[in-house]
Amino acid sequence: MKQPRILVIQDISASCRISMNVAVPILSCLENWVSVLPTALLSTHTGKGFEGYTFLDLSAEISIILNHWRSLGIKFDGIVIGYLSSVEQMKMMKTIITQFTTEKALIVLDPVMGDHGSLYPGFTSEHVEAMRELCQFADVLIPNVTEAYLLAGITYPNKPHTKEIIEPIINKLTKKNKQSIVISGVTGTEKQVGAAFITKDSLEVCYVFSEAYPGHFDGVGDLFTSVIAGFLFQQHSLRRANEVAVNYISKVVKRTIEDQVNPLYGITFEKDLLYLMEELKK
Ligand code: PXL
Repeated sequence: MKQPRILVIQDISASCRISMNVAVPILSCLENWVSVLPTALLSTHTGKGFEGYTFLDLSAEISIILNHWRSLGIKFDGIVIGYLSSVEQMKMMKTIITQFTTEKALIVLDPVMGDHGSLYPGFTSEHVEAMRELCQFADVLIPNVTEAYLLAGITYPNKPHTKEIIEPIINKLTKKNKQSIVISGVTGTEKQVGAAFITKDSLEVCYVFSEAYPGHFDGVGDLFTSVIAGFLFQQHSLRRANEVAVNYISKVVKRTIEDQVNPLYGITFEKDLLYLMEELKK
């Protein structure tokens, strides 16, 4: 199969295995022709555990890059969007989606805004409102539970985030957005975690679970979105993409714990790339 030309829009959290630093290797291993558009350059991510991180917004540079790409006539078969620094950048996304895509391009949006019921530092209700609007331009939405609640405008519930809690939210989001939706971080039985998903034009919410491990692992959402996007760009089904992504995350979390790696800087995702490449061939 001809390699799809795809664009990753993400920040560079320089010292961490998250966002752009994990999206590129995963999407490259999954046989995509990868281009990148960094939204910001940071010294670390902005989550709990780091203070005094540096932050350079790259919006001005994005405009200049796009002007050059426009002159070259570059078009992408797929775009995966992650961390966006500002409402201004969300407006830029609409331009990219409308002007830099081939006719059948697939747009995958991870509406990165928060986790564990809170917004990430620097994000406000204005950011959430603009994200709701940007969602209309995507084919596949991949929020975590916190982001799904923010998009739906409903107060974040206590854990566990079981099927009964997730189902009304995913149904509410599908009414507003006519695309496929995947929610990550859903609880199955006590020792299971995974994803809930609904395919465009279907009425049934499906689930995939794997073994849950205690603790917080930064960058897991970025890995998850990259695997889903990679499999969809390669024409696999949403079910298959979810099965592989949930299994992969479980493997890399287990490995990170076993290797006693500090998960603050992201998780040990490299050794299981072979698993992804083998699954892609099936
Ligand atoms: O993993 C999501 C993410 C991406 N990029 C930056 C972040 C976070 C989460 O904290 O801070 C810069």
